[in-house]
Amino acid sequence: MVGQLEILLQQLDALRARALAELEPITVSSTLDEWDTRYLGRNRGELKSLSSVMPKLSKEERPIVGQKINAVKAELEKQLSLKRETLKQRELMQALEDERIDITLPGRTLPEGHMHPISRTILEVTQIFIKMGFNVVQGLEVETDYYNFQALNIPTDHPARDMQDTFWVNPGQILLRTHTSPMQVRTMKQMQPPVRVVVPGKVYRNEAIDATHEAMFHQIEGLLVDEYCTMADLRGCLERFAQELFGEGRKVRFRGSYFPFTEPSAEVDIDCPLCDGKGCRDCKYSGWLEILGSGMVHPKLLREVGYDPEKYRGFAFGMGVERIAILKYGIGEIRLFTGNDLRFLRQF
Ligand code: FA5
Repeated sequence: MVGQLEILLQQLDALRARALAELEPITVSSTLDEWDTRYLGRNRGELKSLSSVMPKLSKEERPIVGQKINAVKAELEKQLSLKRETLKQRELMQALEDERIDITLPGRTLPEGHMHPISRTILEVTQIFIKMGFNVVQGLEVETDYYNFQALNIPTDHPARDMQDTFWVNPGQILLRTHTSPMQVRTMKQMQPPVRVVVPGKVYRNEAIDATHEAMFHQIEGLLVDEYCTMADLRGCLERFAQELFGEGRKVRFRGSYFPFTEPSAEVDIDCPLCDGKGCRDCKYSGWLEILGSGMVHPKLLREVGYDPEKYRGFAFGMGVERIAILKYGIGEIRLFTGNDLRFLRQF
């Protein structure tokens, strides 16, 4: 019996030595788990198998073997947990090394943004008028028939409506504004003279599209109302504007025209900046280019908003932003503005 006990104790020592020898070279957590199951596993672990002889031992032998088993188990568990900790640390260091960020690498440069030529033109134009004392205000793109037409002296069935073929939201009542002029009436209704505003924004017309016409385009409206205000002031103001935008020495020409909301009305031309007024393909060899419509605010509008037409007078003008940008930057085709071609947009 003594011989058997010794064999058992030797087997336990051998198990311990083998287990520790196998543990030593393990470098991966998954292999460590396999080792754990093989030696310390609750069901089929080798230590558990050796413990199964316990019931066959004598009363005196059991505590000796029991202690030995516990001692071997305790040591294996301790070594396992040390190994686990070492592997965890090593794997963490490896992950840190693998995912290391090289902070000395130069950053990726983001492409620089460009202002759209229309936004840029609006900014340039409004800056000029701000310097002359105008305020910039925003209007509504969805308007009522009243502000877009009626209050501007364009009653239903007036032929002037045919010049601005309209996108109706609710026929006869709500529409996409066809020009920025509704803001003349809205602004005057909101404030007392002196009034000095410019209104940039989108406008919409149900028109045939060609090289110079779009269904959606931009306008900038200008309105000044004061006690002393004449056509000469309008001319001086627009001359200053044309020279600031297109260069000193630019000449301005007024041509009689008709708008129901201004009286008298005038189309305003500048001498062609592309050929210096000599005549070229762009100005159709006339030496002049039309840039906007304008006139003295019609007394009917002043009355409509409750201003006294005997006391106050005003001038108004409205320009197409695309047209101004085409002239200023020598752009051949209005569709380029909405074409989203980066080769075009990057030039601005
Ligand atoms: C008007 O819209 C008037 N409200 C301007 C005005 C304001 C006159 C204040 C008097 C006092 P007109 O329809 O001419 O006028 O348009 C003004 C400018 O908008 C034109 O000179 C042109 O540059 C531009 N424009 C008109 N239709 C188009 C279009 N389909 N596409 C691009 N630009 C356009």
